[in-house]
Amino acid sequence: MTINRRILTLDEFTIQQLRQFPSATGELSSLLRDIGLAAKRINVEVNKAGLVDILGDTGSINVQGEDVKKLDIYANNQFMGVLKHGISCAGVGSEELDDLVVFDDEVSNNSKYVVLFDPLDGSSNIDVNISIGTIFGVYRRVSELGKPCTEEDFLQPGVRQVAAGYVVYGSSTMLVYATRRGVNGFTLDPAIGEFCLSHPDIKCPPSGKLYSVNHGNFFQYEEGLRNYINACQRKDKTNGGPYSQRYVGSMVADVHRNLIKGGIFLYPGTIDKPGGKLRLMYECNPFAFMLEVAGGKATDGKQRILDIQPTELHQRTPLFIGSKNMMEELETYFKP
Ligand code: AHM
Repeated sequence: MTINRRILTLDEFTIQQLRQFPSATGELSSLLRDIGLAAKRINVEVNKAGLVDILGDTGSINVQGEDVKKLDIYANNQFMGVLKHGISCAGVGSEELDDLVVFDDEVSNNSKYVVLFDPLDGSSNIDVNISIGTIFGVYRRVSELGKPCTEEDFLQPGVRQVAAGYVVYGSSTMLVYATRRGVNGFTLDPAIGEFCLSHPDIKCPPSGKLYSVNHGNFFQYEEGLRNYINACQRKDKTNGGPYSQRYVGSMVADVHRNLIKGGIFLYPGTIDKPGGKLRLMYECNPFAFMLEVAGGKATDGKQRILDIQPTELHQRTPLFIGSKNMMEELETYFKP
């Protein structure tokens, strides 16, 4: 039997990367492997979502005699479980949990990373079979090794991430992650249960023809932004307009598409919610890191997302993210 060596699995890829740094300890590779494992487990349950009424909903007991959890709680527990039992993570913060979780044991206290994640983003789309995702950001802790991690390890600006990524559970399941060296995408091959490198060295096209925004909130947006959205629809645009509007309502799917094809995603503040809806630590920072490594940009309309100094775990921020030239055009509409 011949083995197709053109296929590189996630584990093989991370080990290859590791070999380029003789002093590396392998902790980050191990962490990414743990995240890949959690993603595969979540993927199995996401694929069964439509069967939930047949197999049992929240609070019921499944055939193994286990409680059947809501998918987002399930995803949260899978992520926490693999990271707690791995060797690389000292603690986590999750969009599903009020407070951060410190894994206070001997191995974890000597682990150099903490992870912030949104276990299942866009979860209102689960019931209608539309793509959803998981988002994560990895930070090197700043507190002393050998002791439990602290809040200070988590409240770091996004620019200090060492890696960030997402999993999109769509027509196929993909894990995409970035380190400072580049962004790479892996598609889950269900035949062998492995994420395989399918999108090496992803670059976000500098321009695109897609814009993604919730048009229902149009009259809640500030004037400069309304002018930009109107311009997106004009044929006389110098840079190839009009653009096509694409909005899934799952950030992972929307930004993934725009990363690959070129485009811009907008989740602004509104009159009712000036701080916007999306969470800085769990959603915006990881995507801002990935898009910047891929050549794109991300701001809150005033400053770079990655430079925002967080003051609390669950803080929200407006988000504008996408292809470099489109972002630069948008910025001209915000000028005073
Ligand atoms: P969720 O965490 O409740 O799923 O909300 C996050 C989602 C994002 O994935 C998406 O971009 C946004 O909410 C859509 O919000 P809206 O329906 O207001 O446009």
